[in-house]
Amino acid sequence: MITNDCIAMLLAGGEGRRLAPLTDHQAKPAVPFGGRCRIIDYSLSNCVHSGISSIGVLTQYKAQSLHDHIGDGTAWEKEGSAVRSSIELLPSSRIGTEGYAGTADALYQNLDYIDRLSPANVLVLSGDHIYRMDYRELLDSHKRSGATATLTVKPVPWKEAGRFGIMNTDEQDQIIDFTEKPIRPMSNLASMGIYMFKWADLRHALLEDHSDPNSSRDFGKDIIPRMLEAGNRLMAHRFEGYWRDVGTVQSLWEAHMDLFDREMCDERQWPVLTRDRKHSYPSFLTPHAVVRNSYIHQGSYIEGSAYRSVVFGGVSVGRGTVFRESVIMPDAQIGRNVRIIRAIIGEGAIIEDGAIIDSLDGEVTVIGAGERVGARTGFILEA
Ligand code: ADQ
Ligand code: ADP
Repeated sequence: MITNDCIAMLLAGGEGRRLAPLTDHQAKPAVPFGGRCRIIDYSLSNCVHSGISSIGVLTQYKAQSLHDHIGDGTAWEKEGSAVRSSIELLPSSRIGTEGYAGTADALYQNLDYIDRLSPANVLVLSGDHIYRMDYRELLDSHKRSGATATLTVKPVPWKEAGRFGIMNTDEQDQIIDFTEKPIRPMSNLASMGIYMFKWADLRHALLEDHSDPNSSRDFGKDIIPRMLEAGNRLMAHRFEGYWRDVGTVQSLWEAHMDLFDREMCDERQWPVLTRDRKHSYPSFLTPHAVVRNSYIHQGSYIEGSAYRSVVFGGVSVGRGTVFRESVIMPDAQIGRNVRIIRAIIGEGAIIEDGAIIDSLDGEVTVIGAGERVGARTGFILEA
């Protein structure tokens, strides 16, 4: 990929209400994932491994959490790579407006930034998906078809189709119709929210959208339907690999459990790059520790028992404590004789001795970052 063939614009400004309380103090893409990184690292790493030289990260809600994580972007530089990816933070605050009114407005407000790079194509990405993808394949198919836009697509379970942009295609995978979050889906072929546009065409559409007072300034609701209506050629690019939108507590938890039965843990081919964590010392498992089928990341101190769980760095777990199918985010401090079942414990949370965190009905329980849970304020429903 040569410098201006394609740049990436990574949308990372959404509020992520459905991930509360994990998003009370940080943006959804900054929420820890998988033991050692944060959600946004997947999209960022995909860009770097795909050889994209310019990556603009559009931030808004709790932007500081992402800025602290990304910093000057050098943590994502790949050793021995011919192309160096530069990551530029593009917060709405620096533009001095009310903020990005929607995903399309976020790009509109950065027209100058993109024009300066004058790319032939612009890849628009979401910062809250867990997947490994080589965007060069998408770019190739986009260029081959000569389409205005190419959307990456995947069939989703029918009962979830209403959460996505849903489309129908013809035999050549040209998109015939598209509806954002339909109440009665006519298909289960979903847009993954990963778009490759010809910049000239996208630029035109953004200007048009901006002059429409009725637009909600959203890619799914406005830009894509408008392009189709105007008779543009939009293509679907099918993605076969693992992909998950982790916008809800349930899906975030499920994506962690997927780490046990997929090849997600094989980091050799396409490693997820991240800022170096401060915990570079080893984990210590005392003679009381029992660890089965779990990830225990660096700098943790474990005296209790872990089953099918993901433990991030810097976590401490006291004696007699048991957890199962749970995600313990960085620096959480868990006391003695605690019981945690199917839960996500936020970064730096403090769980006191004897607390019980178990919804008992199979629902995932979530404890916010920095929250304190005492023995009496546990989540168990007394039998
Ligand atoms: P959603 O996931 O509902 O659907 P949205 O909430 O707009 O889309 O979020 C997309 C990305 O944009 C997220 O990474 C979010 O953080 C970011 N974002 C949201 N508002 C923003 C703003 N004002 N400024 C900057 N960034 C912002 C989309 C598509 C669907 C598709 C699904 C796939 O609209 O068609 O099916 O993604 O997950
Ligand atoms: P959730 O994933 O919990 O629904 P999102 O962050 O995805 O939360 O945002 C919910 C809705 O609000 C989405 O439709 C999104 O496009 C919209 N939205 C998010 N941030 C903004 C914003 N700053 N301005 C306008 N709309 C926004």
